[in-house]
Amino acid sequence: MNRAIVEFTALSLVVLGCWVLSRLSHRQAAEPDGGYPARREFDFDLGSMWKSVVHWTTTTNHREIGTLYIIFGTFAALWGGIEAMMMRTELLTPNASIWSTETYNALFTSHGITMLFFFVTPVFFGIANYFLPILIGADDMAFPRLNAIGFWLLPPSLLLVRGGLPSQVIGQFLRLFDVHGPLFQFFWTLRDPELGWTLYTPLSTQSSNPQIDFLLLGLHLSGIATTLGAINFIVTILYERAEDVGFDSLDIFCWNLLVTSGIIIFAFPLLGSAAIMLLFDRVLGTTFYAPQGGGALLWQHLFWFFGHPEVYIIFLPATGLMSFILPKFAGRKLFGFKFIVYSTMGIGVLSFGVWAHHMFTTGIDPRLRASFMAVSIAIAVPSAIKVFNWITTIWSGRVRLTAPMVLCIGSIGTFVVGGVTGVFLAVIPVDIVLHGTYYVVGHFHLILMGIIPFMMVAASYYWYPILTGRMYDRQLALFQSLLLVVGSVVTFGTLVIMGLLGLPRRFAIYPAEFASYQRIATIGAYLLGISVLLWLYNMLWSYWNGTPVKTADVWGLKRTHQFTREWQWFERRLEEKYGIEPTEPEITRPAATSVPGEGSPNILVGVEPLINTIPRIAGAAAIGGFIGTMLMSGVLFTATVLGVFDLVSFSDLAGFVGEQGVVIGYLLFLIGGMTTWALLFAVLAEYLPGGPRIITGLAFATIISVGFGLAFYTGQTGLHLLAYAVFVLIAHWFYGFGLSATFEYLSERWEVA
Ligand code: HEM
Ligand SMILES: [Cu+2]
Repeated sequence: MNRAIVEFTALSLVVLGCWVLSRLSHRQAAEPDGGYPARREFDFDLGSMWKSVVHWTTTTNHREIGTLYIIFGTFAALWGGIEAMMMRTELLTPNASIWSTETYNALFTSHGITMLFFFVTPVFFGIANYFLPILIGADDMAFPRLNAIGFWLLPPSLLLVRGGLPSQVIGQFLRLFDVHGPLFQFFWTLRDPELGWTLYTPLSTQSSNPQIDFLLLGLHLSGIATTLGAINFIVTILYERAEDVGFDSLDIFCWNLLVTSGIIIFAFPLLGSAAIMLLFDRVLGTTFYAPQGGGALLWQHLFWFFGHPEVYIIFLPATGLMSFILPKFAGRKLFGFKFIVYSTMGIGVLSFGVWAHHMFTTGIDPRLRASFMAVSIAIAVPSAIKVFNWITTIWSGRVRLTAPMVLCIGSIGTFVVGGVTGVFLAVIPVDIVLHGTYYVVGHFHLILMGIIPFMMVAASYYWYPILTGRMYDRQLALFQSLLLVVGSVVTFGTLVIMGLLGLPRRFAIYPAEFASYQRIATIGAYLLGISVLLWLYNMLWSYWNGTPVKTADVWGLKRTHQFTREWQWFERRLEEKYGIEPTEPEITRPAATSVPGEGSPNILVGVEPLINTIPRIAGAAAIGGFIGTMLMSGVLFTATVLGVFDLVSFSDLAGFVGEQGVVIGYLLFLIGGMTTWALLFAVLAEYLPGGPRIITGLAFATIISVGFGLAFYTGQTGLHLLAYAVFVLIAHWFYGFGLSATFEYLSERWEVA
C-alpha cells in the first residue's frame, strides 16, 4: 500500500472528524440557562474569520498561547499515533506484507521524533503556559512576546522535520496531473528518513535523502523554541511570584517545571550543536563524525548526553502533574512534599551523568561502563522516592475513583514496571543480553506511554471545568481511562515479554513464532487508539454540550483544604462573569495531621531530627538488608535446586562484568540489597503508613518483585512458570520481611527511626 497516501488520508480524516463533530455538537448545543450563556456561534463571514486569525496569531496572552500549544501538541500526537497504528498493523504478520521494510523504518523514525519533540514537550508547555502564572499569582509570563515567538517557531520546525511526508503526497498528486520537470523532481526526492530517532552516524551522514538536512534544521529550530520557553518559565517562577508565594509554598507542579526548564537549558543547546555538526558533515564535508574525526562514537556520546536528560525533561512534568492531582482525589496532602522536591532536583542533576548506559554494548572501557552502571542505578532512588510518596499518599487517604484518579493509579503501576525494567537495563550484564530487543522498547514505553499521556489526560479531565466552564461526560471518561490503562499494559507488557524471549527491535520482518505475541500487542495498541479517539470525542462534545458548572468547587476540594490557587482564580471568574457565588462545604477535615489514622502524617515537621538519626538508623537498616538478602538468596537457591529458577544463566550474566564475575555480581547484589532499599526504608521509616512497618515492607517487596520476575524470566512455561513466580514473590517477601522486622525490633530497643 502507498504509505504516504494512507497516512495523509488517515490524519485528514481524524482532523475532519473533529471538525464535523464540533459542528454537530454545536448545532445540538444546550440553550442558555439562566445566567450561563450558550457558546458563541461559529462565524463564517470572512471579516470576522480574518479577525480571529489575526487575534490568534498575534496573541501574547499566556492562556491563549497555552491553548495553541495544546492544540498543536494534540495534532502531533494524532499524527505520531497514526504512525504507531500503521507499524502495529504491519507487525500483525511475520513478513512485510502491508508496508515495505523501508516504509516500516521510516515509520518508526518519524513516530519517535514526532512524539518526543512535537507532542510531549509542546503539550506540557501548553499546560504550563496556561496554569503556571495562575498558580504563582502572576498576571502573565515574564516575557509574553518571547512566549509567542517560542510557540510560533514550532509549526515551521514541524514542517521542516516532517516535510518528507507532505512533499511525497504533493509529488504523487503532481504525478496524477502528469507534471514533470524540476518541481516534480524536488517533491519526489524528499522522503521521510529511515534512521531511527537517535539519528546514529554513519547511517545519518551517508544517507543521501536531502530530507535529513531539513530534519536537522527543524530539530535545531525546535530546540531554540524549547529553550526560549524554558528561559521564560524559569524567569517567571523566579521573579513573577505573588508576594505570598515563597519557595516553601510553591506548588509541586511549578517545582517540577522549574527543574525541567533547568535541564532543558543545558540539554537542548547541546543537541543543537551536535545536529549542526552533523549537518556540516553532510553538506560541507567536515569530519566531526567520520573515522578520521571523532568517529561514530562521538555522535553517540553527544546525542545521549542530550538524550538521557531529554527523557527526564518529558517525564518530570508528568510526575509534577501526578504529585499535584493525586492528593486531590486521595483526600489528603501530598506525602513528603519536601522529599519529592529534593528527588526532582536529584534527578535533574543525576540525569546528566548516566548517558553512557545507552552505549554499554559499544565497547567503551569496562571501568567507565561500571561507573555509569552505578550512577544509573542510583538515579532509580529518587524515582523510587516519588513512587513511595505517591503510594503513601493514597495509603491512608480516602480515595475517590474518578477518571483522573484511575489514571494516577494506573500510572503508578506502569511506572513501577517501566522503572524497574530500567534498573535492570542499567545493569551491564543484563543490558548486554537485552539491548536491541523489544525489552528496551517495552521499558521506555511503559514510562513514556504509561505516565506521560496518562497524566496529560488526567489533567485534561481535572481542569476541564476551568478550561471550558463545563463538565465532561464522566461515565465515558471513566471507561476511556480504564481502556487506556488496559491497552498500555497489554501492549507494552507484551513487548517486555517478547524482548525477554529475544526478539530484536526495529525489524518489520520477524520469526513466525512471535506472531501471536505481536498480535496481542497490536490488539492492545488498537485499544489505545480507540481510547484516544474517545477522549477526543469527549473533549469536543462536552465543550458544547457538557453541563455548565455551578460551583468552582467541582471536586469538593474545600472539604480537605486543597482548593488551590487555580480554582480560587476560577471561583473569582465565575463570580465576576456569571454571578455564581462561592460555596462552602458543611464539614471540612484536615488534609494532613500527625495523628495516626487521621489524614496524613506531616513530613515537614521533624525533618531535622530525622536527618540527625539517619547515620544511626542506616546501620540498622543495613543489617536488615543483609538478613533479608541472605534469606532471599536462600529461596532463590532452593528454587534453583527445584529447577524453576535458572541460576546458571543468572550467574552467567554476572560474568559480563569482569573476570571474577560471579563473585562480584553476587557482592553487588548483596551490597545493593543492603544499602539502596534499606536506606530508603531508613529515611522513610518514621513516616511509613498503614500500621505495622512489616506490612509496609511486604507491600513494597511485592511491588518490586514484579519487575524482578519480568527481568529474570528465562522462558519457563506452565507449572514451572507458576513456581518461578511464586518463588520470586516469596524471595522478595523474605527480603521485605527481614528489613522491616529488623526495624520493628530495633525501634523498640534503640529507639531508632
Ligand atoms: C528509573 C530509572 C531509569 C533507568 C535506570 C533507566 C535505564 C535505561 C537504560 C539502561 C536504557 C538503555 C537500554 C538499551 O538501549 O540497551 C534505557 C533506555 C531508554 N529509557 Fe530508561 N531508564 C530509567 C528511566 C527512564 C525514564 C523515566 C524514561 C522516560 C521518561 C526512560 C526512557 C528511556 C528511553 C526512551 C530509552 C530508549 C532509548 C532508545 O534506545 O531508543 N527511561 N533506560
Ligand atoms: Cu537513559
